Amino acid sequence: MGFLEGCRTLFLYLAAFLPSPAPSSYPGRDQLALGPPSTTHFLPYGKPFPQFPAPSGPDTDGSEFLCEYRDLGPEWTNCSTPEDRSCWLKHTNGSQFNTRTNYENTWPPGITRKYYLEVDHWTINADGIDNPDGKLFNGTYPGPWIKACWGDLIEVTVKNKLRYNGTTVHWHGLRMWNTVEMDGVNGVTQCPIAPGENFTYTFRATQYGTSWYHSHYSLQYADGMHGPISIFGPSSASYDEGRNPLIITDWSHRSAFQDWQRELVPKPSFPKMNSVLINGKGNFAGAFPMKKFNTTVEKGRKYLFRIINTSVDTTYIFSIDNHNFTVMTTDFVPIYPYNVSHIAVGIGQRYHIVLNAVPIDNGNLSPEGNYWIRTIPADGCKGFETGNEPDERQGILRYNDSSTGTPTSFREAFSLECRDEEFDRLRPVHEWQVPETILSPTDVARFHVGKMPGSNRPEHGDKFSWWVMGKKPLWLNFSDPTLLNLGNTTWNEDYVVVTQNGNDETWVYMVITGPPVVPPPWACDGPCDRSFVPVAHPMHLHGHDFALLAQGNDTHQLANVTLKFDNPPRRDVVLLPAGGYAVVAFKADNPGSWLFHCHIPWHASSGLALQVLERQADLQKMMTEERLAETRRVCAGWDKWFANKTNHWNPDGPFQDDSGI
Ligand SMILES: *[C@@H]1O[C@H](CO)[C@@H](O)[C@H](O)[C@H]1NC(C)=O
Ligand SMILES: *[C@@H]1O[C@H](CO)[C@@H](O)[C@H](O)[C@H]1NC(C)=O
Ligand SMILES: *[C@@H]1O[C@H](CO)[C@@H](O)[C@H](O)[C@H]1NC(C)=O
Ligand SMILES: *[C@@H]1O[C@H](CO)[C@@H](O)[C@H](O)[C@H]1NC(C)=O
Ligand SMILES: *[C@@H]1O[C@H](CO)[C@@H](O)[C@H](O)[C@H]1NC(C)=O
Ligand SMILES: *[C@@H]1O[C@H](CO)[C@@H](O)[C@H](O)[C@H]1NC(C)=O
Ligand SMILES: *[C@@H]1O[C@H](CO)[C@@H](O)[C@H](O)[C@H]1NC(C)=O
Ligand SMILES: *[C@@H]1O[C@H](CO)[C@@H](O)[C@H](O)[C@H]1NC(C)=O
Ligand SMILES: *[C@@H]1O[C@H](CO)[C@@H](O)[C@H](O)[C@H]1NC(C)=O
Ligand SMILES: *[C@@H]1O[C@H](CO)[C@@H](O)[C@H](O)[C@H]1NC(C)=O
Ligand SMILES: *[C@@H]1O[C@H](CO)[C@@H](O)[C@H](O)[C@H]1NC(C)=O
Ligand SMILES: *[C@@H]1O[C@H](CO)[C@@H](O)[C@H](O)[C@H]1NC(C)=O
Ligand SMILES: [Cu+2]
Repeated sequence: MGFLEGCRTLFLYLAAFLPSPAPSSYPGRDQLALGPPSTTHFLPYGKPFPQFPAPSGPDTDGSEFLCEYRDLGPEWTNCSTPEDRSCWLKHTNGSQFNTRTNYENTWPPGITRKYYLEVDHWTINADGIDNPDGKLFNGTYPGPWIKACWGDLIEVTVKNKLRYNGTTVHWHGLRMWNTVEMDGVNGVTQCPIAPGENFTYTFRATQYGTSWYHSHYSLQYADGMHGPISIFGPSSASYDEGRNPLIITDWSHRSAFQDWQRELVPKPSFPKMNSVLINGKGNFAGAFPMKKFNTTVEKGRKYLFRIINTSVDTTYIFSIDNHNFTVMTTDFVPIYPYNVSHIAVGIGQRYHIVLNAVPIDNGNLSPEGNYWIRTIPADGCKGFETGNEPDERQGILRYNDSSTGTPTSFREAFSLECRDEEFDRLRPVHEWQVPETILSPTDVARFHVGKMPGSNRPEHGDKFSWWVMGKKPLWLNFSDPTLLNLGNTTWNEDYVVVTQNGNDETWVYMVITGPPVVPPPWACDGPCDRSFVPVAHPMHLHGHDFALLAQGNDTHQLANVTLKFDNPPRRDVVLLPAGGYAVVAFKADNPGSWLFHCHIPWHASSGLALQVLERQADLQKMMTEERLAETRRVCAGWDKWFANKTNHWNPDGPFQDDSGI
């Protein structure tokens, strides 16, 4: 293979392979994701409807969380049992809502759930050391658990009480079908919510599983603004009871906004995280023995655990000494279950696992009957300072008859390589057959991940290198979201808009290549405008699950890669290995402008993002002035607040010093 061919394989491209028929008439949101609240349909009938406690509901406060389907008649009943959790609702005629249901267009008609969240400043002590510049939802770290049942309409009013920052909230992995204005990305789908102002996010839970919500305002989520969200529904492996989400995160004692300043210099001292936390609790360098996360199980029962990685910088390997577990969900996608002893969880990724509470006797059983739950930063994708390695023993699994002491269990040896779960193991239950295509560099937009030497922002007057995947590093204007520019035919290059037309049947294929460990001489085509740094990037697409057609750690293999079209893995975050590639595909069935970005906040802030502007004409039709009224109100509030320099953290310096996301 010559250098030129290699070079061509580096192209990240978007291409529609099916012809575009005339635009379909576009259903408004009333007919689609956002139906009218179901209560208005139900009340006149007054007949019984399915109402039952969510089988995997909260475990801590003993309360039950009721799922209600008021629009379904008494012929429908709940059918999730400990022996078979794949069924959710069944009709007397045999019809079911279950894990095989095509949730892209079918879900049970749920009820409306209203939540209210306040964002404010707090001092956070998560690991023995104060972080004085924390920012939290409702004063808790992580934020309150938002819960709903499959098919519910969720309404969350967010009130900003911060002094110096706007805010927005993104509902990670929720498809936001036909509701892009609720995606919570400032500069793309809305203006920031100004201090004193509020915005209500309204969206349909068309998927089920576990995820997280987080601020998308610059580096804000790293200062504490994230929390779990679960949509109760069926699952592809069975369990007796569910446990509350396990949120694994890395943590720093300084505000990410301050750390960012250390990056904006010619020779950055990269921000380093201080601790690992489970559910907001940790122990800095072992110096502050605090309560560890612990959970008690009964021998012989099966437990659903939900693992979410909300890290800033770190991919973890999760394991429990002497226990294997069954993996059954990747992000929001139910998969055929498989058994493992450990699992790699990248930033933003989520897994549902089932733990069979029977310790494996490998000659190393713990005499006390309690076991370490470990979260080990993976080699080669961690952001910790050497010499400050956090304790990997982050939690304790206890049996109801075990001692309450400290476990003495050992972990089996396994590889700590920085990688995703094995490609071939992730087989979705609801299958996608992706139309076959060959990777060809014709008719393509070209992108690959690297650093742009020199300053992107002359106002910084420095030599800071910016991360980039499109033509330029992303840089958004908070006051001017893409959604309020839908009449545009040309775009500000800083917005890195990649347009994609077509219809519901159009497939979009993208090839993303990572920075090779050893930069090959053909690393760029034409003017070499980017350099390479050997790190892995967790890449997240908004508004879609994507099929992962191929993934590998050596870009050279791309020349010869075999793509998987028959039921490929599917999710919303993929780890792009250092020096490797990922080939993804999704259906253009959700008009909107959807961010595709690295989920490491430092990289996103430095521009490693683009937006896929999907079906602009259909989108423009959908976004009536009536629907945009709230978006415009929030922008007016922001403009007013912003115009008053007294409100700025630093009234004399530039207000914005990163991409904005
Ligand atoms: C359905 O929910 C009802 C009400 O909580 C419960 O009594 C029943 O056991 C559930 N049915 C199944 C099949 O789980
Ligand atoms: C069962 O009844 C439901 C509700 O009326 C209907 O939508 C569905 O098509 C029926 N299924 C079968 C197999 O008849
Ligand atoms: C957040 O706090 C407000 C005010 O205390 C309260 O009304 C609201 O219910 C809380 N939200 C959640 C989701 O707990
Ligand atoms: C956000 O607030 C922090 C202080 O917590 C401040 O340092 C930063 O400049 C603010 N940034 C923006 C863009 O509002
Ligand atoms: C949200 O903002 C609107 C407009 O400023 C105001 O009328 C409403 O009372 C606010 N709601 C809350 C919960 O603060
Ligand atoms: C286990 O967790 C509970 C709270 O869930 C806490 O009260 C208790 O102290 C913890 N035990 C240990 C040994 O850390
Ligand atoms: C979370 O994601 C980061 C970044 O990909 C990774 O380094 C870390 O190991 C992940 N944590 C877990 C528990 O997998
Ligand atoms: C546990 O999982 C590992 C692979 O991760 C496998 O080698 C081992 O056989 C499993 N053990 C049991 C008892 O299932
Ligand atoms: C929209 O087009 C106008 C006119 O060409 C341009 O000034 C503006 O920057 C564009 N907006 C965006 C977000 O690119
Ligand atoms: C790349 O992946 C292969 C196969 O999984 C593995 O053997 C190799 O060690 C990996 N190389 C690097 C640099 O991680
Ligand atoms: C591509 O595959 C062919 C056939 O398997 C092999 O001969 C060739 O060396 C491969 N090329 C590269 C660059 O790996
Ligand atoms: C600007 O903001 C400050 C602090 O919020 C406030 O005291 C002042 O009245 C505002 N000025 C104007 C002209 O609105
Ligand atoms: Cu995101």
